[in-house]
Amino acid sequence: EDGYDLWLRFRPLTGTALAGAEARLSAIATTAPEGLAAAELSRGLSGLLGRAVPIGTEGPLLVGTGDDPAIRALRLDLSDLGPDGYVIRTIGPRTVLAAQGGTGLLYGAYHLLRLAQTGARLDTLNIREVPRIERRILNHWDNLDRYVERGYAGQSIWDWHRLPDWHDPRYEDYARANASIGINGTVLNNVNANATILTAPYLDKVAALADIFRPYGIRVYLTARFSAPKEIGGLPHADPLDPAVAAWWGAKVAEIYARIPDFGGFLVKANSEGQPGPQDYGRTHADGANMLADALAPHGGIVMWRAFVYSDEVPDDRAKQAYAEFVPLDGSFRDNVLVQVKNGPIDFQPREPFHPLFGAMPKTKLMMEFQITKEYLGFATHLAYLAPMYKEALDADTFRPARGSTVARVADGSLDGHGLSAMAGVANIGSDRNWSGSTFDQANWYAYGRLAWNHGLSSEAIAREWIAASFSPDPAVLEPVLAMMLPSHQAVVDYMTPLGLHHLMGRGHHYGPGPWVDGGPRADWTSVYFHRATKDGIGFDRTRRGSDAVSQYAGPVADRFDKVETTPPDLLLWFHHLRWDRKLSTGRTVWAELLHRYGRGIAAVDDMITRWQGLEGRIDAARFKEVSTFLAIQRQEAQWWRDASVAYWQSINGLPLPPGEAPPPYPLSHYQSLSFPFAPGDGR
Ligand code: BDP
Repeated sequence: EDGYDLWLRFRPLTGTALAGAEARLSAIATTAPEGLAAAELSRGLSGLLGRAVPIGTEGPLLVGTGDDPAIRALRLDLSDLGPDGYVIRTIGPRTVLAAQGGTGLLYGAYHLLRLAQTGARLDTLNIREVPRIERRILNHWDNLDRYVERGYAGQSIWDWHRLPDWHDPRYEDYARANASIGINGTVLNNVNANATILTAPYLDKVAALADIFRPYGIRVYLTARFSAPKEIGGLPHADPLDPAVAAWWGAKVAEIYARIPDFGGFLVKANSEGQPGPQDYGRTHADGANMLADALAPHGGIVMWRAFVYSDEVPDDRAKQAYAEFVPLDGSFRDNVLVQVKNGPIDFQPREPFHPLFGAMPKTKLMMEFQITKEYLGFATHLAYLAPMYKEALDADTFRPARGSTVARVADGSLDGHGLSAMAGVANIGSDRNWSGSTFDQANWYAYGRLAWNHGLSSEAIAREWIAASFSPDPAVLEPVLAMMLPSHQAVVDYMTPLGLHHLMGRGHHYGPGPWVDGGPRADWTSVYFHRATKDGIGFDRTRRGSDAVSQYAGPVADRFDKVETTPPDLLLWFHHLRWDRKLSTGRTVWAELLHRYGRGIAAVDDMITRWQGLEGRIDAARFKEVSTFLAIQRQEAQWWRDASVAYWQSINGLPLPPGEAPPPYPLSHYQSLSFPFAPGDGR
C-alpha cells in the first residue's frame, strides 16, 4: 500500500460483507455494456469479490437509463434527477441503478461501490441522490513550470512539456478519483495566472486533458489573466470597456471552444495581490467580469470572479475590504458570473468567522471557496481533518434575510433562487505517489468532494466512509481513526492560533510560528497587525467601537459578535481586544485561557499518537510508518508553536506563567532566529 489507490482500493471483502455483495452484485446486466459506469462497477466489484465480475445481459445488478427497456418496465421516476442524479433500489432479488444518462450512472456506480466497500447492507436499498451544487470544482494553484503554489505534495501533476502527446496514466486516475466523489470540474492553473496558458500550443495541451476527463463528467476551466490581451494579444491595454479588448476575448474564447466544446469557463483573480484587473483602467469588478462573461455566454461558459481582493493601501481593517468593494455591485453581474468567496473574510486561517458577503449579495450568485491544501494548517505533515471546518462555515446562519438562512443555502443558490451554483476547493494534489502529501490529507480531498455534492452530510459520516474505504470497515480500526480525525482541526487551531487569533505564521511561506512578524511592504502582511498585542491586552477590536467589521453582518449576528459574552470563545480575539487579565466564561483569564488552549492542542496530538500506536499490525506497514512519523513531527511542531508563542507574548505582557505551565525552553530570540529557506511558499 503506498496510498496511490486513495479510497478506491477495493481489496477483497470477507464475511457478511462478501456474502452480501455476492448475493446482490455478482454480475452486471446492462444494455450499454460499453458505458463507463458498467466498466467501473466491474472493476471495483472484481476487486471486492476477488474474481472477475462480468458485464452482460444477465445478472442481479441492473444498470441503465430510462431508454433501457428493462429500466423503463420498472416505472421508476427519473424525471427530477437532472444529468448527475441517480436512483439505487432493491427490487426483489435485483439491485437497480438508474439515471437519465451516463454521468448519473457513473455517480451511482461509485455510490454502490462505496456501499459495498464499506460493508453496508445491500438488500434494502432505496437511494435517490441529486447534488445540491451544480459545479463542484477543484482549483489547482499550479504554475506552468510545475511549481504548485502552496502545494505540499510534490510538483504539479500536469506534465505540460510532454502534453499533448504523452498521456500520463495519472490523468485518468485523477479523473476517476474525482468522479468517485462527485467533483465535475477542474481549474488547471494558478489564480496568479500566466497568460501563456491561453496560447494555441497550450490550448492543445489543455484539450488533451479535457478529452481524458470528459468521460468522467469533468470539465476543464482555466484562469484568465486579465492583462492577456496585452501580453499575448498585442493590444496596447486590457480595458474591459474597449470593444477591441472585448473582441480579442471573444475570439480567444471561440478558439478555446473549437478545441474543447464543453470548456467550463474562466476563474479570475483580479486587482488582488498585484494581479492585473479592471480597476487598472478605472473600471469595476463587474465591468471586468461581465466583459468575459459576454465572451463566454454564446458557448455556455461561466466566469468565477474572485472576491479575495484587497487594495494596496492598507485600510483600517483588511477583513472589511471584500464586502466594501463587492456589495455595491450586487445585481450588476451577468447571469453566467459567479462571485467566488473564501469561507472567511481574511484568508484561509485555521479558523475564521464566515465571510460577511454570504447573504449580503442576494442578487448575485455567490460560490464558496475552501482551501483543501493546508497552507495555514501545518502543511501535509500535520493531521487536520477539515470537514468540521468546512461545515462550520456552511452551517453558519447569516440571518439574511432571516433566521435559517445558512451560508450553505446561499452557496447552493436555493436561498435566492439562483439556478446556477458552484463550489471551489483549492486542491492538495501533486506528483507525490500518494497524491496529497500524506495519507490523512487524502481525507480532505474526499471530504471536500462529498460536501460539494451534499453539504448536509456530517463530518463524522464522511470520515466513516473515508476510513472504511481507505483502511478498513473493521470497528477496531474505524473507531480509533475516527477519534483521531474528528477533533484534529480544533487541535491545530488550539496549538497555533487559539481563541480567534489569526495570521501569526512565518512570513511568506506560512510555516511555523511568527507572531513577531512586523515591517515589510504591507502592514496587513504582518502578524502584529492582526494580533495587536500590547502590555495591556491582545486581539483585534472589530466591534462597533473598533473597526466595526461586525456591522457587515446581519443585525443579530453583529450583535452577537459585538459583545464579549456572546462571541464564541473560538472567535474571541478575532472580534475583541481584551485585557490579559480579563476573566472569561471559562473561569480563566485571557492569558490563562491561551496557555490552556496551547496545552489542550498538544495533548490532543498526544492522544492521536496513542490511538495510532494502538493500530500497529492492523494497518499496512508503509502507511503506518508514514503516519507515525508525521504525527511525531506534528507533536514537535505543536510544542514549537506553543513555546515560541508563549515566549513572544511574555515579551509583550511581562506576565508570569499560570501555575503548572512550563516555561519555553529557549529565549524568544532563538525562535525568532529560525529560518526556513526551503519551506514551500508562493513560488514568487
Ligand atoms: C493566499 C496565498 C496566496 C494565494 C492567495 C489567493 O498565500 O499564495 O495566491 O491566497 O488566494 O492564501 O489568491
